[in-house]
Amino acid sequence: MALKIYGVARSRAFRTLWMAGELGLAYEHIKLDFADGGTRRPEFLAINPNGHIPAIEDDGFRLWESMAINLYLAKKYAAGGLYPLDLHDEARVWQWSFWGMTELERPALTVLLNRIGPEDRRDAAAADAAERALAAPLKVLDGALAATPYLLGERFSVADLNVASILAWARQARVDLSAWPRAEAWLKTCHDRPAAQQARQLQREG
Ligand SMILES: N[C@@H](CCC(=O)N[C@@H](CS)C(=O)NCC(=O)O)C(=O)O
Repeated sequence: MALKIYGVARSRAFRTLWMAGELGLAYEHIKLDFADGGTRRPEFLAINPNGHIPAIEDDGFRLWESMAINLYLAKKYAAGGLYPLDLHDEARVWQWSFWGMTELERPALTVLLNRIGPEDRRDAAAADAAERALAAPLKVLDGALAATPYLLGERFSVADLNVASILAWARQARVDLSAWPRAEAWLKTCHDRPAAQQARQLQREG
């Protein structure tokens, strides 16, 4: 098969599996796990020297970093669809993707690990602090959704997918999003998409 996706669905590979589903791509899913040291084996380090998932091979082309992978796949397979052709819209896709990684990811992951991670490693105070840290970026997101239903306008795009896939952790950790009703409703709409549901199902299957 032309496309290989490395990484179990309960890792950040969720983002790539969701993207592949949106694009209707056929792929081989290599369920490499971080929990059993699979990401640190020499065979995988040859693909991603960081020892992190996700990574892909697309017709022999290797790529790692979840956001870069999603931007690449969307541009290759859905230019003019999920990936915008307009230069400014493309720049806004990058903006939201980098913003998600720099402003949302750490607090969302901290809440997740400390609320529903392994019980003996949970720190309620750290979870609460991270939840408070999410307030500022969530306000920005909520404001951005005041004028249009999606981040780039009227249509769902890779910008929505990338940000919503990061915020999946906040929903899983049952962060109360009611103070940002537009962001909350948008997130639910994104997560209700069939491709997101399929990726969630892969998470449940392990
Ligand atoms: N910035 C990277 C982070 C990837 C990452 O840290 N993935 C975790 C799983 S969610 C991982 O592979 N951990 C295994 C390890 O560090 O050995 C991305 O977004 O792809």
